Amino acid sequence: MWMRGGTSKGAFFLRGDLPAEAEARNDFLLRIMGSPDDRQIDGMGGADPLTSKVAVVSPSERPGVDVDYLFLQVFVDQALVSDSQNCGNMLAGVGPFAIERGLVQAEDGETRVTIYMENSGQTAVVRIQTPDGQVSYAGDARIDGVPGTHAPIPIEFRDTVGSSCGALLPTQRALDEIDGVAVTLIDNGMPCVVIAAEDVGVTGYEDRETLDADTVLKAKLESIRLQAGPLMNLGDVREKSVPKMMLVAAPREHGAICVRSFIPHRAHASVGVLGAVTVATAALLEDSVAHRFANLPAGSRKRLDIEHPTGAISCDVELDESGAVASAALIRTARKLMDGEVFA
Ligand code: NQM
Repeated sequence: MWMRGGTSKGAFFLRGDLPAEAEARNDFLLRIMGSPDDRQIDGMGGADPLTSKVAVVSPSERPGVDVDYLFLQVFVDQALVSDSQNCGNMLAGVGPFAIERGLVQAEDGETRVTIYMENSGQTAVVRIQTPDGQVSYAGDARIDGVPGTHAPIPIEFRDTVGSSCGALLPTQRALDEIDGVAVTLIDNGMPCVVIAAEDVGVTGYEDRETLDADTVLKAKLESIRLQAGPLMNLGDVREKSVPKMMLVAAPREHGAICVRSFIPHRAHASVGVLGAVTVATAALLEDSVAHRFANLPAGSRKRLDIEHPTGAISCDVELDESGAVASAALIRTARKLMDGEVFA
C-alpha cells in the first residue's frame, strides 16, 4: 500500500510479503524505489528522501502491543537502505495500514493502535478514526506542509529518551564544540546535532531550496556530523541517515523556536516528527545551544510550536518532577494513496 504519513510518503508492506533476508529485501526495495538515481526514474520513489521511505509492519508478540513497525530509509542517490533511524511521519500511516490489513480489529468510532518501533525499541500509541469500523481518512485536521484537511491522528510517544544514543545527552553535556562550533548532541527519539544557524553563517529562516544549494554550508555540516556520530554512540555515520543536523534560530511566528533541518544531506521541507520532539527537548535544557533562542511556555505540560520552512508543528511535552521530558504527543494525518502490486 502506498500512503502519505504526515509530511512523508512511501510504501507500507506486511513483513511476510518481503524477502526475509535483509540483503535480498534491501535489493528489492532499491529496485521498487528506483535507487540509486537522482530522479528515481525507474521506480516509485519521488526523488526526495521524504518520499523514498518504507514501513514494514507485522503483528506483535509483545504484551500490550498490537503491531511492530520497522522503518527503512531508501537513499535516493546511493544504493543504501538504512534502519538506523525511526520515522514519526510514516508512523502516522502504520495504524490505518494495520487496520486495513486486518492486523488490528477496528472499533466503532475510534481505534487505538499500540505500535512498537523496532528501530529504537520504543512504543507509540496512535488513535485512528474508524466510524462504522472502517478507517476514515477524511476530517478537518490540518498539518503544515500538507494541503487540505484530513482525519486527525494523535500520536503519543513514550520513553523516547536516548532512543538510539542510549542517553538524552550521549556526551553527558548539553554543550560541546566541534570544528569550533557550539553544538548540543541530543536524542529524544531522534539523534540530533543542534547548532545555532548564525554560527554556521545562515539566518535559520532560509527556504529549503536556498539551504539545499549552499554547498559550503553542507560541507561544514557534514564535517561536524561525521565527528558527532562516534560521540553520540552511533559509530561511523558515513552510511547512516543520522544524526540529523538542526539549525535553530529565534521564533518569528510566535512559536517556541525556529528550525531548519538537514536529514542529513538534504534540507527538510518541514521537520521530522521525532526530530521536532528532540529540538523541543533541547530548547528546554538551560545549557543547550537552543535554549537562548527559545520562547517557552510555563507549566509542566507545555505546547511548543516548532517553526519550520512550511509552517510549524505543535509538540505537547509533559515534564516529570525533575524537569525531564516524560512524554510527547502531536497530531499527524495520513492518507491511503494506492493499494496494489509493485514490480521489482
Ligand atoms: O523525525 C525525516 C520525516 C523524517 C523523520 C527525517 C521523522 C522523524 O519527516 O520522526 O518523521 O528526519 O529523515 O519523515
